[in-house]
Amino acid sequence: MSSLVYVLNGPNLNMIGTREPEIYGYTTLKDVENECKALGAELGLAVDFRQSNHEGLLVDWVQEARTKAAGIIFNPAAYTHYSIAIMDALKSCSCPILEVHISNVHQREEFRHLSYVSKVATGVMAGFGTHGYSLAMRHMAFLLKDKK
Ligand code: CA2
Repeated sequence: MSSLVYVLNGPNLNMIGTREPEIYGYTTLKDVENECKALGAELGLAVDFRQSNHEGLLVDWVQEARTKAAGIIFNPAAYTHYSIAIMDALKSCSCPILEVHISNVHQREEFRHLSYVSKVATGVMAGFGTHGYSLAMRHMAFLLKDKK
């Protein structure tokens, strides 16, 4: 049986591939979803892929993942840098949490250097473009391989 992985995406990520391609590239979030699902099928991971512009809904999904998911891959977008609510919700999850950022946040504005999510994440990817999601999927499969 496949392990279920929640791939969660925060505000404005529905815009990638259409605006600011010099930072986020030309791949759309729908393309990322398709790639995660195709890779998941190869790796034995079922993928529940979601995006929201609303902090509370992301908190609800993390709470849901706590009982339903074997792992969480999360790009919390701008909430990364200031959402204590999301950090608190993630803290109560015992499954692996992989934080993904498309851009290298450490090369960007100072306010993007702080991540509340990194304080509770198992691992962090930044600056690999949308390929970072595939890298996170592969690492999640590695982390979950003995747990099926
Ligand atoms: O690099 C990342 O993946 C980010 O999480 C993306 C967030 C940003 O706030 C984080 O600091 C780093 C932004 C999401 C996408 O925002 C867009 C806004 C306009 C057009 C296209 C994308």
